[in-house]
Amino acid sequence: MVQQPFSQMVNIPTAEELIGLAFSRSQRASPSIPLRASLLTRTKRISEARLRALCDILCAKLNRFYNSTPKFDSLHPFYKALLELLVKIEDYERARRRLLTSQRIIRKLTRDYVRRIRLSNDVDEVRNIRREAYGRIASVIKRLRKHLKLLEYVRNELRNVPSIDPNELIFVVAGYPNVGKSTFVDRVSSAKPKIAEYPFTTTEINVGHFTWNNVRVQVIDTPGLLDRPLSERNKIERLAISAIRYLANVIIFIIDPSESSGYTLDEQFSLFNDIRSEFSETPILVVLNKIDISPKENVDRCERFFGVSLLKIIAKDGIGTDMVIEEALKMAGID
Ligand SMILES: Nc1nc2c(ncn2[C@@H]2O[C@H](COP(=O)(O)OP(=O)(O)O)[C@@H](O)[C@H]2O)c(=O)[nH]1
Ligand SMILES: [Mg+2]
Repeated sequence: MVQQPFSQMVNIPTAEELIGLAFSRSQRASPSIPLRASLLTRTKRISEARLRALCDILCAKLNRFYNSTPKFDSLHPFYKALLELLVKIEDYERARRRLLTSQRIIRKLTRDYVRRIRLSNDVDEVRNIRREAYGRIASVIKRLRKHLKLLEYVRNELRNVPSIDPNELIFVVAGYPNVGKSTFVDRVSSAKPKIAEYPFTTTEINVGHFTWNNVRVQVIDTPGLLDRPLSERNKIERLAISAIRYLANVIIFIIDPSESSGYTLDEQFSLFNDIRSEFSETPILVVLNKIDISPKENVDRCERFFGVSLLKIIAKDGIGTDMVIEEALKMAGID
């Protein structure tokens, strides 16, 4: 299974936390000093060692942040879309670059101040140089404040979103609440669906998997996403939903003709129209669920509305679900 690009991001501290941590750790550096060394030699050696340690610790940290933060260009279009919703891409890329340039600045400052320490012949002067070096390095980190904050924000929002393997097909299940979406995903998945988060929405989404004639498929159940009219959504939710166009190979739209879910057929047709226009390029497979308790006239109304014969299933008993999968695979271009 391919790693979701944001799941591996390391925790990014605030500038103050980073300074505190690196400074206290660098104080542990203790160089070996000849026993009879003068106070001046001792001060110079310790100052140099701690300054170098500070530099190494900070650069190692910044490098880890950099390496664990995915480059925008390398992302799958779905993740690109989510990231664009969260932050300005130029800000994100600038934050990443600053992690590198700050390391260069810290190394240069360290070299310069180590040189000055070595040239000094006065204990107080050495202490002043060291203090100045610490101040300069701390302000390099302080200037990273908003960049670190932005990267940590991205990490928090995106580290639990679903992982998408670009080599797998993705079916996204849509339909009003209680029409049987989770039941369907549960039925067709070979293992218990995993829970993932979707940013900008309050609910979690279920990601199921199965393999059909060697084709690996992810089925995604999206409570809170494709289960009510888009007109009820705020702007950010709409954008978040529209990112699904990069995700779904096929949308499986489930209708409950029994209306036991609490939504009338008209409401369900209208949600379908909504999704049809939002995802104009994604094939949508309409499925009638709860056939065991649906009156025939309602089933007939559905078929009249769509003008075709529709797949009829009883998701709770797994009846007809295989046909749904076969049909969805055909729509995805796989026979
Ligand atoms: N009679 C009947 N009930 C079903 C069927 N499929 C699901 N249900 C029931 O419908 C209710 C809602 O199902 P759920 O999968 O949670 O719907 P979701 O909100 O769309 O995910 C549950 O009580 C299910 O047991 C079906 O084929 N027939
Ligand atoms: Mg559900």
